[in-house]
Amino acid sequence: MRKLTFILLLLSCKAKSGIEIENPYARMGIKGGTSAVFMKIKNYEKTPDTLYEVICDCSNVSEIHETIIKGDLMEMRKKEFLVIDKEVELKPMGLHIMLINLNKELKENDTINLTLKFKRLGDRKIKVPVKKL
Ligand SMILES: [Cu+2]
Repeated sequence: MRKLTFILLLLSCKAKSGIEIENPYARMGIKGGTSAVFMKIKNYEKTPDTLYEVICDCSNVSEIHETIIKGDLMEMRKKEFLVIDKEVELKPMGLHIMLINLNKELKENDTINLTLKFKRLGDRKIKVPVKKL
């Protein structure tokens, strides 16, 4: 009985660690065109991590972009990397992963495969549903 209590205690105390990807989704796109991927990235480690590369099976080029709004103008700028301290949200009109030169059409309910490369924790492979935005 004592042993069981101890095990239960251990289980309930287990702190979260690593990187967690929450609610990833991509917008629809035509072959040869672009799409964007959004998600929340949470880092439960004590040290910040860096997302430095993204690879998608659906596009020739994937870049990390930030959106900059100047008056009526909206422009996107490429970022070489993204530092994830505790939490970073990629969302429409903000940070996103830009998929450039899609090698196929992305339709609603399709799934694409993304590899996120983090400096400290290595590669994370995720499946991303395509949504109608
Ligand atoms: Cu972009």
